[in-house]
Amino acid sequence: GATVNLPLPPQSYYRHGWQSWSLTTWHAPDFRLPTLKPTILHPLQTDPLYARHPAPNGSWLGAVEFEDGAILLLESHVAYHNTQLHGWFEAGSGEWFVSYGNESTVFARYASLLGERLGSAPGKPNPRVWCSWYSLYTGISETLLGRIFDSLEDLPFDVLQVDDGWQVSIGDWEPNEKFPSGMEALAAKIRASGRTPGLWLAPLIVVRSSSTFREHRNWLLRDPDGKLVSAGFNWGEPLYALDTTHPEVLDWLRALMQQVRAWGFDYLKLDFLYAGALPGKHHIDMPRETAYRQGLQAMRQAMGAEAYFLACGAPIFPSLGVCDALRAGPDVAGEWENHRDAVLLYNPTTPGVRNAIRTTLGRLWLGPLVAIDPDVSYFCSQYNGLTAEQKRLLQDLALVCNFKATSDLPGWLTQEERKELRLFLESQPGIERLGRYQFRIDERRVDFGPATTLPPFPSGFDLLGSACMGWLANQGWALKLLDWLGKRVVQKRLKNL
Ligand code: 9PG
Repeated sequence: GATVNLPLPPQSYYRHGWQSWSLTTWHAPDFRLPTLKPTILHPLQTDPLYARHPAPNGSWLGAVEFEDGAILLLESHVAYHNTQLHGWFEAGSGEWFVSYGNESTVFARYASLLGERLGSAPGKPNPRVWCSWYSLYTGISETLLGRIFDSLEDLPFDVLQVDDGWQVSIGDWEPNEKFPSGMEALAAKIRASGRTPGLWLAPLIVVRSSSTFREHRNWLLRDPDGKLVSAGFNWGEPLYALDTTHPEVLDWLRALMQQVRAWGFDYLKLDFLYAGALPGKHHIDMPRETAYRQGLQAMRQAMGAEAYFLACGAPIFPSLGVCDALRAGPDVAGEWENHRDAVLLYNPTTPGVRNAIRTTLGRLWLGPLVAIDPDVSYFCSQYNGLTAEQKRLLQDLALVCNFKATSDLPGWLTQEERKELRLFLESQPGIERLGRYQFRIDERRVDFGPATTLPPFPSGFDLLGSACMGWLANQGWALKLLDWLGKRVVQKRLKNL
């Protein structure tokens, strides 16, 4: 490892989260992020290896800012402690890269160095995406999607992306009974409307109820004791990871990519990718991020260079040079911040606009290497708790990233909102960065700063709520119940469509 003695106590520390959803932000050097709750979700929200590390720390790089505004950046896993930066590499012996100077210059220089080492996206134009997730969730079906696709009429979307809900199961990537005509027909329907078909998959995870889990136990990542490695919990079920060093897994992943390309999907959102880089004992011994990158490269090679590949829930550095776009923050939601998640569980990786803005802003410097996906914007007031200003801020972030997407249903938009959506999709504003959080968007000055602060720690009565919630959120049955309740709310909304 390396230790950098800082000449002065810094003013702030740059924490870089491991994967898309993990917290990335500048914070006070004495700020201690409490261990995220619930622990059952650690594998899918942070690097589980460092989930309980007491000091401020982050993945692949860290930086500190001094009072005069100069920063010092150190490459490696970096922790800050007692006016020192401690850096270490999990595998191999990297060269030590340290850079000092003006913030934007240091990050730009570092990004170009990374580009030389890992490669960068070939710079395809970013498509304007309609994505099914943030209005329909898993309630999609071919009839419902068909009707919605028609209702988009001449709104200028380039890609219509079918999200989670089409598959038989996580691990069994065949269409379920809600898609009786099959995926090829669905892609053809999208293509016939003059747009590019897009599809969501989570190829590196499996659930117990999938036939892939049942039939290929030897494909799953295990710990040194032979126990299955947890990839977290979602859809009311525990998740497991495929071992991407297993040749049969690689073959299966390649075949899967060829299959979805043959169906006609040219835009692929591959999600929950962190599972490929979890710590464990691999079939072939190699560093976990090498194992991941090898799996990712196999999928890229099989889908073809011309496919648009969006990596989501993805460990950041080992995805660079392989994907076209990277989800750079947690999911958005129709609310700014959720008291339960933000304060009681003190978890800044959960769905919400504030969390998404904070972490995405922290990763804008990766822009020269990969398209930065800030997740979808909202225009709709129906079923949405965001204020007009909050919606606008999220749209502005999309303009800054030049990555435009929404899940809004035309049927839920007022005439005025539909107009705003069209204007957003058509606009190509001039963007100038004025500061870490300040931008000029055409003639408007936009300050994202107030959105980036972290919530207060629970105190008083909330301490009790925090202890109860922390316990409850760790119970599989409670998460399953929450999943079921969420589905009911969505089903109700979709009834009238
Ligand atoms: C589909 C969704 C959407 C979304 C993705 C991903 O438990 N979690 O921490 C958690 C985080 C993100 C998440 C799901 C669960 O959403 O980011 O756009 O595709 O999957 O299921």
